[in-house]
Amino acid sequence: MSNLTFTMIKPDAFEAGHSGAIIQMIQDAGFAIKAAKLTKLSQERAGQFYAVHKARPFYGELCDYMSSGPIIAMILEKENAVADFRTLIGATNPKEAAEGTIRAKFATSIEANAIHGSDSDENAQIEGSFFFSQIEVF
Ligand code: IDP
Ligand code: MG
Repeated sequence: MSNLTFTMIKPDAFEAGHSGAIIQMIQDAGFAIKAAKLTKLSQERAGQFYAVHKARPFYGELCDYMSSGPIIAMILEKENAVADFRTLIGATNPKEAAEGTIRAKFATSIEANAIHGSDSDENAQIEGSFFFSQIEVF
């Protein structure tokens, strides 16, 4: 069990002006921000980030969407970070996301679902390293 996870505020939520409210929810839930970056993925970089989903039918659209505008990438710290953060963001499909979760509040569709959260300690490490070098992490 690790104490770090990785997140992105996705283009739909950034564009809609929800970044501040989402970061407030993250901090209120006890996560410390260890690194943060406003950036934009190219189509190619989005494809690399989501390479694990290459075979899925929505892969092309997902890469279009994730490169459609700015995102905020962050590394977060908390005890049991990966699992607790998945609980805070809610189910992939906002129709199935529990009340009070970030996706229930801010996601507009199963694709444009406001926020990313790593699904394992191993992927948190890989995904954090995709955006940040060691010296950028507090
Ligand atoms: P997760 O983000 O909850 O871990 P994943 O299954 O890993 O969900 O899918 C990665 C991302 O791909 C989702 O967050 C969402 O943006 C998009 N996605 C997942 N399933 C679908 C779908 O059925 N249609 C369109 N986009 C999807
Ligand atoms: Mg996932």
